[in-house]
Amino acid sequence: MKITRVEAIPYAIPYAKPLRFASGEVTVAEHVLVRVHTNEGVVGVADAPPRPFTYGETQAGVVAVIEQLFAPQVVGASLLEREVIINRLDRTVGNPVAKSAVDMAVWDALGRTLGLRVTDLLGGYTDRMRVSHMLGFDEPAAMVAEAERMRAVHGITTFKVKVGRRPFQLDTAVVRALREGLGDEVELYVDGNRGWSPAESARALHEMADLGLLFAEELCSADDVLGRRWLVGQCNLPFIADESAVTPADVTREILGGAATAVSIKTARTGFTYSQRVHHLAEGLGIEVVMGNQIDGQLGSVCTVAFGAAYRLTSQRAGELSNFLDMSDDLLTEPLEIRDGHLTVRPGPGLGVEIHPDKLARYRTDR
Ligand code: MUC
Ligand code: MG
Repeated sequence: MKITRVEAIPYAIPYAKPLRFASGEVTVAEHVLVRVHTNEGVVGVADAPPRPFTYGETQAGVVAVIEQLFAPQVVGASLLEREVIINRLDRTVGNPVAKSAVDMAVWDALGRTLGLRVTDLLGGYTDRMRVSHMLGFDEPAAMVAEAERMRAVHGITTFKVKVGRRPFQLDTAVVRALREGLGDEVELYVDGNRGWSPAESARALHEMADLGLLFAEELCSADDVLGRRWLVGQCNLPFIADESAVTPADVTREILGGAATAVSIKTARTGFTYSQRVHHLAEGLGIEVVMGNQIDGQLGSVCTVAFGAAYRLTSQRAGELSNFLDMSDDLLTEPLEIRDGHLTVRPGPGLGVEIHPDKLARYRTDR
């Protein structure tokens, strides 16, 4: 079970439908496929989707930090020594996406070696999650039409609406149009990606008070320390910390400091090992958890559902598992399918996926 080699392969797949939100936009999935090889010929895989505008990592940076820093630290370790591996990676404070992909590829390799699914190694609570779809910036009618299509085609009934940065009256009009167009049975919540001030957030929440929202996420920056605490204190919905609370220590600070009352777990930035710690912490703090999406492709979504389905707390709410639908293609041999609003965990050992060699050859950008 010894790790002999770690590969970091950059690839680029255009989005058929780009996603726009307050802190950026994504038109091409410029990700890095990570492969961890062992002395027994097992290969674990995971995906690194860098988010330059959020965490400062870039595709070239992820490749470089894995090749130059992280691969040498994990080669020679056993797949069973995940605490040793994570402690070595953790000497580096930043680079959450690069570290997470290495961590998840190690878990995949371990599952494949043992003939067990990663989701069962983690917790084995259920085999599926309800899916929440993310609606990026557009005109109200177009966002309603997209939600209606997602409900008709995939059975999705939970929607996260991107808000912030543009005049908040446009965003509140979108949410109102969604509620009126889709009816009371759909779940709606909003994510501001830090795009409003605390005062704008309070006004927008006031305007949407009759729309039955489920959550509010990262409406303003957690760096507006007192303003955000003031906002969260008067918000009668769970207020989700996303990019403001990546590590368990961030989550502790933000929740105990009153800057949030719920947390988003994204395996793309906390892998499986740190996502476990955040999950256990959230359970101890008694807060809600949503499995978030870092604009993942299919492999990233497989990781999210493997983790989310592993525990009761992470599988209660719909997980954000559908961004891959907007990509023009993907790397897996067997594409994911959302049916009746649910995504199921893959049956095979590890993460249960295979990378299509022709597709990888077509989309990789390093040769
Ligand atoms: C989200 O929940 O914020 C947008 C930026 C990012 O890092 O993730 C997405 C979705
Ligand atoms: Mg968010």
